[in-house]
Amino acid sequence: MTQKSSVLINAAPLANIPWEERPAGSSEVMWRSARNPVIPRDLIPSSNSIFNSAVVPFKGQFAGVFRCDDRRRVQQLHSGKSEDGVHWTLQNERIRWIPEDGKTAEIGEFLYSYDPRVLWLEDRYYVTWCNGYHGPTIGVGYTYDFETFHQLENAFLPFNRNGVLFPRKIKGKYAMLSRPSDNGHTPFGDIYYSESPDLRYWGRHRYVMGPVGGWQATKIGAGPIPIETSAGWLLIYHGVLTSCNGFTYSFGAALLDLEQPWKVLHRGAPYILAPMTAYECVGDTPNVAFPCAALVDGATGRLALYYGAADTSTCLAFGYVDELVEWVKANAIPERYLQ
Ligand code: BMA
Repeated sequence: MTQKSSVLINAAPLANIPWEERPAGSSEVMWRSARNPVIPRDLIPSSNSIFNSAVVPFKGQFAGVFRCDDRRRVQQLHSGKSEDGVHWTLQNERIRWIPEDGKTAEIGEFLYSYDPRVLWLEDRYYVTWCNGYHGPTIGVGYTYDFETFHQLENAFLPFNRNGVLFPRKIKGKYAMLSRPSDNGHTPFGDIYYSESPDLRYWGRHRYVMGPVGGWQATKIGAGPIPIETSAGWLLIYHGVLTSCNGFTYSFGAALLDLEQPWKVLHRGAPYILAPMTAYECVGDTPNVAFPCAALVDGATGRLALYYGAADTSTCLAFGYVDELVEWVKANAIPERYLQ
């Protein structure tokens, strides 16, 4: 753990984290990159759009798994690498998952894959994503090199989305957040916690939290891999409100208990970022800001968050982990409204 203000952050130093200072005069807890969108929709010839994507530090540089909807508008996952986390080279061909064994091969028929999350866990990079198997559910796989990818069993039955692993075992078990859903544009959605002895069999499901109103009135879903701090797991999550024009996707944050993460310690009432710029409000799905990954520099608390904009392009926003923790506490929804 490293010390910045009174909040300890359990993250390795990442001196080359993408970073821009808070703009002069801004009082936002997170601020957008002036270079947004950092990944345009047509970075590779095969893509209609590139968004809701996941990035990790890799061999002193960066690697990731990217949602690239193709020009048939089928959702695909592509591998990518970058020297600086801002300028990316993506493979034009989608990831071909190698089944772990014959049983995994039974679920291997490719329908669609989207909204990946990636993390380093013990000895390799794990990927979770929304995997088409008679409807959306949570796919799980791993890679060592972002070249070859291996697929495990789906974690859950359909229908489920937003499967997000914790970066370490909790009380001896792997842990995942997810958001049970329906087969369409689900008009509901709570976050649940599940545990597993082996990343294959999941159980002991626990309710974490659900919609509460305002920007998060319709449904919520976990975003980036939770960030471990001395004040709890910092969970950045998306929330959806239903307006007369459809869904609006913003994101906010909560703090979860370190050893019992289904217990919400504090939950921020305001959003951190809501769609307001042209690239968040105009695109294939207007009014969407959808976070899937965060890089953290444990030495300084700097955080670089990757989010999809309008289901079209990939953007960056910046903040400090310790400021976010203090902001969630200072702006928390009173406990009596969380029951
Ligand atoms: C969700 C997912 C996301 C998408 C969002 C807004 O159901 O499909 O990938 O960003 O809707 O369209």
